[in-house]
Amino acid sequence: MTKTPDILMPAPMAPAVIAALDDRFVLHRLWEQPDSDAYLESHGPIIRGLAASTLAGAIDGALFDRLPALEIVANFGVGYDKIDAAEAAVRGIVVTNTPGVLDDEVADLAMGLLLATLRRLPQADRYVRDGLWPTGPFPLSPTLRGRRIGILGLGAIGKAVARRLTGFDVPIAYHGRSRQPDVDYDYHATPVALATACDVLIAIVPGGAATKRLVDAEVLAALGPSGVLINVSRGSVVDEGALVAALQTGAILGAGLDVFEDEPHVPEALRVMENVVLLPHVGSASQHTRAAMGKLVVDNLIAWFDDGRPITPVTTPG
Ligand code: NAP
Ligand code: 8YV
Repeated sequence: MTKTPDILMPAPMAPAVIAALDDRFVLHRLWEQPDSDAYLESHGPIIRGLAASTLAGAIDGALFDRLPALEIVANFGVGYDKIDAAEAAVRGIVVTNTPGVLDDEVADLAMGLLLATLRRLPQADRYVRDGLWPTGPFPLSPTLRGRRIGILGLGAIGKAVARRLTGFDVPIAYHGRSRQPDVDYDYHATPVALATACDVLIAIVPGGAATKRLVDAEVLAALGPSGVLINVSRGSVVDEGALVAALQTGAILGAGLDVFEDEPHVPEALRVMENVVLLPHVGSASQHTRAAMGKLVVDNLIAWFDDGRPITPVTTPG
């Protein structure tokens, strides 16, 4: 079979994804080129598809200018805030993402992070490893008991989180831009109103301009001194400076964070705090789920080039 068309991969993806794309397409590994700029100059005009990961950098108009034959950007991840989807739409470029295959994994992680933060599981583990148990019992932790949970972004993942929370016997409320008619949880029209009404705020909205610093000093103040923030959405959704201040002053009790403003860099101020649990953006990072995401990236590209119908195109500009 003749391999066609040409696909650009700006940054490395899983070996299975590379192998599957290599098998079917002419794959251009941009990160292996000694001069990526010169490579784009010479090969950009023949590229018709792009396989994007979070390491790929901005996928925007400046890149599209260099890829005049580009038809599709297949993103490895459900969040596509690093892709200028509005600009892609203007140029008739399809953007796909990986919804559905990661909802349960990310929701599981959110639950783990919530419990780890409240019950101080990483700190308790360190206590044992550091040989401190013989010196006395580990200090009593805060609890999930009696807490009210606010979900900021009751989408596919938010709903998977809510389903899990139902088993924990805690009241659930949510905020989104609009009330969902088929949902029984209490709705709050603003993030501040939601934070006021709950003791744990779980952020799982998309990143991008519309949600930039949606969780700001005012929302954190509304969450209050016994409040806990769990962020599994994007670092841009939380004002990180305001969060550090709120944690330092006791304006909130603690935070569990899987995402940060400037990944992979996490502020020193957060890294030295005892009342936070910090994860390196691992919401979907199991072998099982990453394989499913990779397969969907490949399948979207094949579906587009075989019959012009991508499996999971994004519906709204990022
Ligand atoms: P989704 O199904 O599209 O749900 C997004 C939810 O956010 C919707 O309920 C939406 O409700 C709400 N929302 C959107 N814009 C908003 C705004 N401006 N203000 C308030 N609420 C808003 O998305 P999903 O699949 O659940 O994924 C959500 C995000 O999670 C992704 O975009 C990604 O950034 C993040 N994520 C992180 C990880 C990780 O590893 N930590 C993994 C996967 C995904 P309305 O439309 O009613 O506003
Ligand atoms: C991935 C994610 O970690 O799907 C998303 O939006 O944030 C995660 O599943 C990421 O996209 C790939 O590194």
